[in-house]
Amino acid sequence: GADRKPSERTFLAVKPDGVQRKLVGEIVRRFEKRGFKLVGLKLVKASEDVLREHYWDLRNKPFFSRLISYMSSGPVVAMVWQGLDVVKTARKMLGETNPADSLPGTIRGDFCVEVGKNVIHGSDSMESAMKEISLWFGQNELHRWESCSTSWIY
Ligand code: 3AN
Repeated sequence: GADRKPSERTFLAVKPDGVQRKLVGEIVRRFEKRGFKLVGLKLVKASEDVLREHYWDLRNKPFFSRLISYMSSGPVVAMVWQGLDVVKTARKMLGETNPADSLPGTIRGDFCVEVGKNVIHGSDSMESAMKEISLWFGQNELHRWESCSTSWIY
């Protein structure tokens, strides 16, 4: 159906702890090997405005200000990935919000222990993916694979 398009996109960000721990290559590798296509990627020091907007739904949580300062403690690697069911599959590859609930084999299950330092963000729905992609990226920073002649496995 219309909600399972091969062109579905999600927003992922390796958080400052993941960048500092040099997990970027490992994380990119997992998404490439799974069969998703990279659409955009950049190293950015996120502004507080972007982070507040990004985590708007969590603004009333007791950990909100800690979350904002953690996310602005260093650069993040912001990425857009594309492919069939990428939003849901990426969330599975990430594991649970709390690393203690994340199975081994997931990114959080393999690389972290603290909810306050959980290495990576991934959009939780197609709606938030669309919002997050337009918050973090300009149209000219995103590649349109559809307009390329290369044929792909997926
Ligand atoms: P997810 O990142 O899995 O979508 P959210 O959206 O509930 O989870 O939380 C966003 C981020 O807020 C988490 N990745 C984590 O860094 C932080 N966070 C969530 N819950 C807590 C908590 N109880 N204590 C500290 N930080 C938290």
